[in-house]
Amino acid sequence: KQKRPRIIKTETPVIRDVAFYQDVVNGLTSEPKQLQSKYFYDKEGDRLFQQIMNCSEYYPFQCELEIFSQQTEMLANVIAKAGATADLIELGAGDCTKTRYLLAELVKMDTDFTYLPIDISENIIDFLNAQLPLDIPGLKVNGITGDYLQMLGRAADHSDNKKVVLFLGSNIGNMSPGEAAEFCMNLRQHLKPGDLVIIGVDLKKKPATILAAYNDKAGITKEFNLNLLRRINRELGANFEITQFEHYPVYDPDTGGCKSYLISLKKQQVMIPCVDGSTWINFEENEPMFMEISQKYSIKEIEELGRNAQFRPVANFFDNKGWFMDTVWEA
Ligand code: AVI
Repeated sequence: KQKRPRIIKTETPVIRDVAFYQDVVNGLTSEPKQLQSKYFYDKEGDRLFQQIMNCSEYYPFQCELEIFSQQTEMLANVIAKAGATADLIELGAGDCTKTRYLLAELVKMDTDFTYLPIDISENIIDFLNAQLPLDIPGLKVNGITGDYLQMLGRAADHSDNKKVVLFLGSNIGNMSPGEAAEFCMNLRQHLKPGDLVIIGVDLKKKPATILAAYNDKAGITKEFNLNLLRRINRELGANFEITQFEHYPVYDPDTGGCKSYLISLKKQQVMIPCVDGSTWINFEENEPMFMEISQKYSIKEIEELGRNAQFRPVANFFDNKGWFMDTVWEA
């Protein structure tokens, strides 16, 4: 008599985001191991990032807020100067705390423009589409959900209007210098002569100040990194033992690279289940897992980045300490 096949019930969750699964498995099976920091931002990651922005050591947010809240008129003048109808496209808009100052000023100046925020979070975009016109009467908003690099083309083709692209918060720092160069060239290709970009850049400064921003005493940045392991457990059914990994940020003043790692505290195995067989990841004791780069630049390096992508420098705005810069380039 033929044996009936045994059906093994597994606890494997249905993988909703195949790209997330593939990126995680690819990253953890490559040498050296790495994860992509864009996956930090699930609901819990968003909450932790809000806390990071409010913590005393994390200066970039306060510095850029100072620029946008105290030099609003000058920033708005750069945009309004050409007088043409504009599309103000913001890549990775978030809750647009800083941009609100600029938007209100442009409306006050009677500038004819539409604000097109792009963000990966649908919640954020729904909120901005509904709330911003109430907060800033007269503002035209047309938010788009999606990966900002993919959505940029859609936003750029939205109309023949003059384009002003905002890429704030030192988000460019989360790309390697090579990726940032490629990104700027890509950006340039979507724009026409006369269009503008405004990029928020965290500048090279006292190394200890930079390192402290990524190693806050309250341990929020540590939790922010560990949350990605928790997310992999939650969404992919993996079994990371969170207490067996240690947050380890380093800053290299030579290259300006501030990098975060999670270090395996022991020799261990982690399982990532999949319907057609699990993947086992082996960690050696003290093996690093690369989590994030937060690249810091000098003013000269940023000028070069713009020039190499065929942009012309227009203006630089700094906070009082000179720690952060919003640079304006013209295509
Ligand atoms: C979003 N990004 C610019 C932040 C940064 O500074 O690299 C993310 C972050 N990572 C740790 N703290 C903040």
